[in-house]
Amino acid sequence: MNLKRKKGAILIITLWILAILTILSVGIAGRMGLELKLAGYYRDNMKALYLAKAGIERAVAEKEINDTVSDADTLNETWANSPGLFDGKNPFNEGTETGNSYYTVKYTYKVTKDAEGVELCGMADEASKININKIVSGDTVDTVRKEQLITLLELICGPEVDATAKVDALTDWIDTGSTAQGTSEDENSKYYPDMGSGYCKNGPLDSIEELFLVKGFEDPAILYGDKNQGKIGIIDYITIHPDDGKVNVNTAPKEVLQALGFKDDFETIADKIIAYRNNPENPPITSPQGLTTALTDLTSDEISKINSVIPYLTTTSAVFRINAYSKVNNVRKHINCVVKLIPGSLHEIKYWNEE
Ligand SMILES: [Ca+2]
Ligand SMILES: [Ca+2]
Repeated sequence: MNLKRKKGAILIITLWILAILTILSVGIAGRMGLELKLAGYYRDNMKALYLAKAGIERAVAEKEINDTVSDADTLNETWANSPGLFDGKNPFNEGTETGNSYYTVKYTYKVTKDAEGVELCGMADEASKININKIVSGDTVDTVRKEQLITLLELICGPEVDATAKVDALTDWIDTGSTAQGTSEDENSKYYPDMGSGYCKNGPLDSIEELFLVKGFEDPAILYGDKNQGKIGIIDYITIHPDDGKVNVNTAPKEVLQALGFKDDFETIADKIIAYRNNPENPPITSPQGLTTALTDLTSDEISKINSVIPYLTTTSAVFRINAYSKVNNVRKHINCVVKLIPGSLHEIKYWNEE
């Protein structure tokens, strides 16, 4: 082989090596770029998660430290609505622009189902809702509470939903016995013939979503409503949490007050309670008995109605639903949780969902 041909071969080999190295380096650079992006996403994801958790802790602390009126929990208190404390906050960046990282604790409150929803920056009171587990105690049906839930379902979902049949099925789901309400039929063969024996839980619900398993509640529109049909759901009106099942008159929406008994001829009482709460001049109601003195122009029938409902009422709350939203760069987090506050002790997480 002469020298000229050798040189030519070396040039071609060198060019090949160069080409291969270029392809390799472009590939590695591409991979590195992707990994950097992924690492950035994980970092922002973690930051967003802890920012949302910070929002939850801040909201809890506000109630624990700054509960100005201790014998009444109202929507006017700072834990219930403080845009300055809970809207677009960044604890790492206090006092400056919030920029790309912040948390917001908020929810939409509707004083009546047809009212425009108001965005409140704070915790939602679980004692403003009806505890559906309380319609049964062991195997004994609480007929008053059961009737309250039927009324609530009719008010929110409309008379066409056959609320009685639904609440009967729920009663059987919770009660320890196995005979369907008002019949001698077995619960499982009546409601769930395809599910085999032992399907009925015969115990209280552990989450609101468990309702989907109960006969009559399978349609998500019952719980969440249906925007296309202009229907609202019962999710914002029911709870499984406050153990005493009492409703806070300072925070309950009108339909909950109606369901408790302030309906038909006594709907005026629900309206008077809400009108009283809406006037910032009025001191908060600090005991259920205080209703009869706080509300003016009550008839004797209205007073006796209030007295009959008092066992189901309270003025304070200990269990709250917190919706915390956070954003770090382009990563968003939403934590929905239920927290029980215990005086002098660490709060208890009753429900937790991250997305
Ligand atoms: Ca309070
Ligand atoms: Ca049962």
